[in-house]
Amino acid sequence: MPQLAIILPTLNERENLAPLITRLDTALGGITWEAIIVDDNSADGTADAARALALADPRIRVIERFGRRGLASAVVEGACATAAQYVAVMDADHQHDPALLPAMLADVSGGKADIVVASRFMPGADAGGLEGVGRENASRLANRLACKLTGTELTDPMSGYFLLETERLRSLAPRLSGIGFKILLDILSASAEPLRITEIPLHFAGRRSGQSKLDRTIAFEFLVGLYDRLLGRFVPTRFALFATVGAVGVGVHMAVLALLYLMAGSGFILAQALATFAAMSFNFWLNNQLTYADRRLRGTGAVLRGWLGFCATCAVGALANIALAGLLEARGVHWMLAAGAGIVIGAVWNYALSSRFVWGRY
Ligand SMILES: Nc1nc2c(ncn2[C@@H]2O[C@H](COP(=O)(O)OP(=O)(O)O)[C@@H](O)[C@H]2O)c(=O)[nH]1
Ligand SMILES: [Mg+2]
Repeated sequence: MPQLAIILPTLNERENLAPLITRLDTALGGITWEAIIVDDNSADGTADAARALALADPRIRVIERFGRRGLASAVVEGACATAAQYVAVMDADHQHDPALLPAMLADVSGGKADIVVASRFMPGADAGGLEGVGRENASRLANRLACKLTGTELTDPMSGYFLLETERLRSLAPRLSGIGFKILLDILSASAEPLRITEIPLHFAGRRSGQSKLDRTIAFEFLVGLYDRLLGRFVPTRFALFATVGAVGVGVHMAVLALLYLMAGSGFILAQALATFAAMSFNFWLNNQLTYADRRLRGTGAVLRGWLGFCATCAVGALANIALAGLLEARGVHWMLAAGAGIVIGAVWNYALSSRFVWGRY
């Protein structure tokens, strides 16, 4: 029976796995452990590489997921798949030093802490692996704000390397927002009772091979986390992002329309059609960058298919919008109210369809 499960979420980490298992084995002498690799159908064959490792070493297990993406849900599913009493979460790219695990485990199993966080920013740590001074400063700032919010005195609440009792993570799982951003912050704010936390200094290394998948800016990540905590219960975070992007798209639409209709003297219908297309394309691009950063479509083929799908979705949404607004207006509802209702229905419809058919499973 393993004492400790190490959850390794992976997305295109094929080359990093075998050396990481070797390092875990060296670091964890005397501790019984298993590694659970949770792979989201990586294109580079990470899951096959993981299964090949598992054939040679029964301590390695693999969960492969299809049609889904997201770090937070990968971590939760890994934790639900182990019977080990303790669980550690770490990057599979060698940025997190496995040599810290025994000390982290000792703090939690010895009753000193409920959760141990490997910090990039406490005295004795170094954040060398954070590429660029800008990213490091942004990260420190976000951390200070996060501390104020969660009321915890942590130097690195956005760390991706931590250890806790598996049962605690499982019991919090239904309350995690799971939007796919920083899961530690999510765990800290989901817990009703304050958690006892200790930190251990981490020498944050550069990633060994492959590229970062979480290249959204930390400031954006943080704002999303903030919104999610304060208002996510009322209007779901992803829908709020989608609607905000839509509102910016209205601005793009008006700008293009003004340019073509007023300045270039095109006919209104043509100008309106081109403006609509420009706004849809802009919205697709921005949603792909921000709203669905964790499921971003990459590569020319996928982006083109997504773009076409998004335009088709929006066309259906526009029909629903116009139909409802027309119906309400004909029944004597004030025209502004009718238009507003149409816009809301159109937005909800677009969101529902595109989250499923453009950035979802199909
Ligand atoms: N299963 C799964 N793993 C992911 C996903 N996104 C990132 N990862 C993995 O999570 C870890 C952290 O991501 P990484 O790209 O290193 O982020 P960074 O350290 O912030 O640059 C790595 O092991 C990634 O392979 C995802 O959507 N699903
Ligand atoms: Mg990393």
